[in-house]
Amino acid sequence: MGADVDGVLDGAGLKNAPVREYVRHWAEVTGAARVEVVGAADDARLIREALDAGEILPAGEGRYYARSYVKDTARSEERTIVATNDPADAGVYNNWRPAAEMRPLLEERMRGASAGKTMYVVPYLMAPPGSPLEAYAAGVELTDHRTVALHMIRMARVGVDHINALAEPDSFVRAVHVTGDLPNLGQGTPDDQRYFVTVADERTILHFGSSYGGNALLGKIAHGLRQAAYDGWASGEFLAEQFMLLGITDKKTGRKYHVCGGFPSASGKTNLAMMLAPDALGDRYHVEFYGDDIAWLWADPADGRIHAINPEFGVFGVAKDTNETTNPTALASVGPGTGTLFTNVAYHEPTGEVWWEGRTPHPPADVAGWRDWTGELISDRPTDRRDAPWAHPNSRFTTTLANVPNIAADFENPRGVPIDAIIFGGRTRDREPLIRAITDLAEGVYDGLTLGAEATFAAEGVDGQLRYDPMSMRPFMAYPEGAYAAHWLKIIGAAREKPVFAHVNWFQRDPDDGRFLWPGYRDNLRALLWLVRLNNGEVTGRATPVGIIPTADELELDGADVDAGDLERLLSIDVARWRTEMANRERHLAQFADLPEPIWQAHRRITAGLADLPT
Ligand code: GTP
Ligand code: SPV
Ligand code: MN
Repeated sequence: MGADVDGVLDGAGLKNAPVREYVRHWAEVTGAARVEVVGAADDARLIREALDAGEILPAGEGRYYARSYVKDTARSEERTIVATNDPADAGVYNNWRPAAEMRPLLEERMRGASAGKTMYVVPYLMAPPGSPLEAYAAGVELTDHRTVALHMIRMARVGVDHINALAEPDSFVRAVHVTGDLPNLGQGTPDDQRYFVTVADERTILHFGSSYGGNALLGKIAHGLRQAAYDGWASGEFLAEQFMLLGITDKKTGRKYHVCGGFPSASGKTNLAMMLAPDALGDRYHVEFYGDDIAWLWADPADGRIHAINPEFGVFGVAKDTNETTNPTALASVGPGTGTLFTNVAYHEPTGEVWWEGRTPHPPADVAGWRDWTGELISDRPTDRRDAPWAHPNSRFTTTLANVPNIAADFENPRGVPIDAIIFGGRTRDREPLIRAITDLAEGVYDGLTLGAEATFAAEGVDGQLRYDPMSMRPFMAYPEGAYAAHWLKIIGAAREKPVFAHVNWFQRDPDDGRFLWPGYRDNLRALLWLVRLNNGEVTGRATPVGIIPTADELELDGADVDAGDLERLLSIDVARWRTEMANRERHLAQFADLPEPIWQAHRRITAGLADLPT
């Protein structure tokens, strides 16, 4: 590269010697024309430059809009790899490859691939400053895409201070992002050129061939989930999970409860954590937002409880179906002056308005000036595309945590919050009741491992197919599943006061007409309140082999619109269906080497319990 890298790093006050060496190396490899160090304070300038360059468009006061390349709209799970130097790290879902094979392959793909472009150096921290897990949180993303740098500023704490001050200068994650020539990468063909690789035991992330979401904002899932999960296991210290994290305050008793949990991508984490209490319960309960996509959990020796932090600084939320009724909090989070970036929604050129499916019941009646997410004028659409969605189903908004109206006052507490309950859930049209509580640790971990749900558009491929997604971590699994289960038992087992587990399902459908049986969204608080009460010994529920289920009168249904027949179905166990499921689970779990015996015991116990029930 032509420019003087050292001069740029000096100018930016970037003093960490190993970081400087890393920047020099990749500037050389990628052939970038310029290097620029980015901090949060550069946001306004970068926004102006991106507007001038036409990379983003204005979308109302202090809000912006971008389109991705049409074949670059979601994570690609087949192209995502966790590499290490130890073949024993191969699991079922981590697509393990040898580090020695992937490193040169990625260097070759990246060589010269940023020619003519600026390489942005983005030093970041994935943790509230001062956290006991801070040692695992520092990273430096190098990206050749300005919009990615803008996303990073919203999604992570960004600035040179985070890496200059490291106790061990070399303890940062190296996260290299090279966009590549998007129209010529053969996305989804046998000749696919993309690679999204985490070299976990070298703490190096190498992503080539996308500028979208988790493929490109490397602090988020590549570091915050894949790398951190590996680090948490290798150090024996913590869990990194695709979890939302929320607080529920009971204003009557003054008590506060913290719930975290995993649902697969695009299955309701953001919506749950942003939820407003239903109107009828709003005087008594208040829900506070801590995080919507990642939590790091550890056993805190000081109080013997599981603590959790959200390592992120922002929200990268699904736009579809976000509206005043489903999620008013999200709409406020992306309101005027928030600095929000919208990606792949529909855009009204004359006014900068945005729209997505479910924003209003019908698309704007006057289509003049509206373009769909690909940039095509709605008015110019040929007949065969007339009914296609205006926004991509995985279109998203990016905003910082501080913009979320129900953000918890203590969201940056470095010690995190003590966890009362861990929940798992997914889109399941039958079998799974509204909620079933699990008080046994091994059965709780077993429940996470056997989480089965319908696939969504957050990953490329078909929507709706049923698949197992352990703890909602299938796309982010970094090490073998048997070891993962053992690590869970160890970390949660280390707590003297353990959280209760529960499996929830907001997505049960009527078998005849396909409608959702449960209203969902704000009403989901009702299920969580029951769980908290159960944990407090205030209700007892009804014991079943798969967990404790609420009785209809224990659920706080004041103001809820659920008919009695639907409620009965929501709170019942379809024994025949569950027995079939147990055989599927056995095949699913049998894939995993070294699954701890307590997990198999839990499986056998539940299977036997179901066998004993009358059908
Ligand atoms: P990722 O960011 O991909 O990890 O997704 P997420 O789990 O945070 O999902 P999110 O909350 O963004 O929800 C995804 C989709 O599910 C949105 O279109 C929501 O409108 C819809 N959704 C969320 N909660 C509910 C619910 O309780 N009921 C119904 N029917 N739909 C819901
Ligand atoms: C997900 O797909 O689960 C997300 C979005 O949270 S991404 O960051 O693209 O992974
Ligand atoms: Mn996610």
